[in-house]
Amino acid sequence: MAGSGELKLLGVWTSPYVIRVRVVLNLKSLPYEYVEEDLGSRKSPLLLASNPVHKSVPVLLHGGRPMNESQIIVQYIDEVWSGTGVPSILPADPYERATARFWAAYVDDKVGPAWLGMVFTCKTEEERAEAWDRAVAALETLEGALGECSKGKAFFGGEGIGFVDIVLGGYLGWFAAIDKLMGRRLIDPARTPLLAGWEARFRAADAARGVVPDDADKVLEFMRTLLAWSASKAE
Ligand SMILES: N[C@@H](CCC(=O)N[C@@H](CS)C(=O)NCC(=O)O)C(=O)O
Repeated sequence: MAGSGELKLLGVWTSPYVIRVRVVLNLKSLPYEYVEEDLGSRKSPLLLASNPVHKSVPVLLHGGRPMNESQIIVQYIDEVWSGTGVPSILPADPYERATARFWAAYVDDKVGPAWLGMVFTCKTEEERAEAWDRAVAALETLEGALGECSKGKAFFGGEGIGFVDIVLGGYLGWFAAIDKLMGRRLIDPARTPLLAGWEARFRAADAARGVVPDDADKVLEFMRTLLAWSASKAE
């Protein structure tokens, strides 16, 4: 049977990419073993063996077989556990499905690098401000996409959480931490009111609660520990 075999997820609690996988596993009510990885100097032998190309999380093991890349894992779970009574996270119509995949790719092309810059790689305040502006521009574009994809309903996916919701929703814990760091709001209700309402609904959804971090200080503490570790490595 396609859906048989145990599920094990190697992750890090703050990772936007890991959070996506946890949200879809929750949506499908699938039990899984979660293993928290240490991305510093102590990546587990299982992680290194299961993702030898990127050595990154998430890794999903299904019946012992490893799989990498969050968007691919999320779609795999959706395909394998289709027909279980839980609606697919992707639309049935091929054009709408292509549109959802387009916006999911957009999120990782535009929001991902800006997030990485603001949190980890920018060296100066000027660089950080530029990354902020790129994130805001992408979110403004996504505000328009939400209006079109949702057709006035709660989520990009319509009534229920869909693929784009999961892909963008993975970043929300970090957005709150960045807001605190920068003293202003990435998803500002005045600038992107639809996204602000969407954020509140996504965070409140059963599948996201307990998975999307809600303590910005803890996320910032994680960030500082990782930055200190990589600085000590560079010395
Ligand atoms: N494109 C990948 C990105 C995964 C990724 O960047 N994971 C980070 C954690 S947020 C990681 O494991 N980094 C460790 C490393 O690269 O050494 C995905 O969507 O799964």
